[in-house]
Amino acid sequence: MAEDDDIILSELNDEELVAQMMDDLYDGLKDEIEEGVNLLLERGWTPYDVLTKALVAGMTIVGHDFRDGILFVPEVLLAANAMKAGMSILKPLLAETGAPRMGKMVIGTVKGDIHDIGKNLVGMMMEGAGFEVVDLGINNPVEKYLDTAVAEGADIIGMSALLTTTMPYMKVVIDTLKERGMREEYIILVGGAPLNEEFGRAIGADAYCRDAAVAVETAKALVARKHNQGAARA
Ligand code: B1M
Repeated sequence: MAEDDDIILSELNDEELVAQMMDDLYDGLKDEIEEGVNLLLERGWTPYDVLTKALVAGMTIVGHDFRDGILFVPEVLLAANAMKAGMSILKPLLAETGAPRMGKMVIGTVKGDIHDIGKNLVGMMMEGAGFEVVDLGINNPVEKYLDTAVAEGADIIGMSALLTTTMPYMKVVIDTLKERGMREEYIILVGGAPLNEEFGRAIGADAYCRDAAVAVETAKALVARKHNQGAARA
């Protein structure tokens, strides 16, 4: 956009910069998003605040306009790419907390679903909280979750779904674990915009996580409980 060329991000105050970053995310302007993220970090913002107050908040606006038919897939893809570019700057910073190793999580988006921004965010936050994260990417069949969880000796299996048509696949994974007598070996966390607590309970997950911060807190609590139960049995 011509007027945007005239905007010098570094001259904006924090509030204006965040508002401009939301516009830039909406317009899929990757370079501007990277610059904005770096500026906020230089100004002393925490990586978590940059993530939630600028990037996630901006993506929420994109989501609403996608839902309302104002934006279409190509524009949303550009926005997603800009978001990912910002997230990749924050990722090492979020992981740098030096927190003790908490446990290992295998996480992926379920079969038929290619949305990965939320899943990536959860992975980043979990790493930042001291968990080891094995990211399976998108479109994962049941075998991928199970084989990797076994091979990696994971404590947690995390599943993400953004479509009402793909969220039932989470139950396929949980039912397969049950059939193979492996259900109790893993903490199962599920998340994604169309899910809710009732759905999480109905499919037999250990918890539904509304967002990445809740995923971290839930994982910490459930891993601690699992370890305590193990210690009590020993
Ligand atoms: Co899609 N899409 N999309 N899309 N897309 C939604 C999900 C939709 C709600 C938009 C809408 O209509 N309002 C809608 C689903 C409707 C429904 O099922 N009821 C939709 C649709 C229809 C589609 C297509 C079918 C469109 C089409 O082709 N006609 C298609 C499906 C392709 C497929 O998967 N097979 C499609 C495609 C795409 C893009 C490729 C363009 C792009 C994805 C790019 C990418 O991910 N690399 C895209 C996007 C970006 C969206 C929206 C706009 C944004 C999703 C997002 O990244 N949000 C989305 C609208 C919306 O959600 N409001 C939409 C930001 C992210 C930080 O939030 O993912 O919710 P979220 O993650 C949160 C929590 O949910 C939670 O923590 C995260 C961080 O706080 N969480 C977990 C998520 N996973 C977790 C896992 C856990 C724990 C917590 O495990 C432990």
